[in-house]
Amino acid sequence: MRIERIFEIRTMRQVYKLMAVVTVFAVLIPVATFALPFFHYGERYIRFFAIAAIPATLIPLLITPPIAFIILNLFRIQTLTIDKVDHYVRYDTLTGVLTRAYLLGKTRDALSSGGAFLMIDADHFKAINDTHGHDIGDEALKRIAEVLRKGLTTDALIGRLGGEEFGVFLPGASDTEAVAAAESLCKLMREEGKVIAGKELGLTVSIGCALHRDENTLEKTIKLADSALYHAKHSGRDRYFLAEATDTMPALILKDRMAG
Ligand code: GH3
Ligand code: MG
Ligand code: MG
Repeated sequence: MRIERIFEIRTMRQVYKLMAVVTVFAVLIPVATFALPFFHYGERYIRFFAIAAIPATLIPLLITPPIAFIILNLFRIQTLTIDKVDHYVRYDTLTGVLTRAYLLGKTRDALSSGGAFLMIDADHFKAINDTHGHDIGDEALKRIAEVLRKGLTTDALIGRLGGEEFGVFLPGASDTEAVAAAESLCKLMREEGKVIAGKELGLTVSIGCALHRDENTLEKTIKLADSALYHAKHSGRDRYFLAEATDTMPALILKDRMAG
């Protein structure tokens, strides 16, 4: 646990609450300390205590609230800043899906139960930018992210690997599940990509899938998915391929699965 996380303060309400608690302690501690000799001197001490208790109460009562307010408010600002930075680190600002680094980190955490990695790349995206402008291109990227969210189960890890390339990890998925997911994504994209921001774009995606195997690293699995994507691109786009590396045949075997 990071030290700053011990002092998670987000609202002014929390600041005022903690300020009250700190002030109560700041007053009680000196007052209780001055009261201690009472147990030794008994009744004779009461008059001295009555006098000592006034500054012992007033001084911390005046000093503590402003100091506590400043310090607690600094913690509040720090917590909110860390939240903001965390958000930038985790989520892609344009599409709202995970960033590359966060997707790969979360995928690594989920690898022990196996699964499938899907690499999704927009087809002829440069032409969309060139013809309709960068803003429409951005809308198209948002649409791809929407399709991924809509077409996949909630446990799927969805991220933007960079540019117009997205990555998905399906924890625990078998090859048939990966293929079914890729097939439905291609189909959904074909439907949802027809018209974007009022423009007839006919946007499609190509997908490369690879099943993660225990003996492979995540990098190797991603490389396999990338090779499958390459084949999907070079055999016509708007389709998916599944890469399979087996014990007996570590080379890439491609199942030609036309989406359609
Ligand atoms: P292919 O079907 O082979 O994938 O062709 P492509 O045109 O999609 O591929 P290419 O890699 O040539 O072009 C990718 C384009 O994506 C180029 C780049 O300008 C665009 N791009 C990358 N990031 C963004 C972005 O954040 N917004 C927009 N609008 N365009 C982006
Ligand atoms: Mg592309
Ligand atoms: Mg690309």
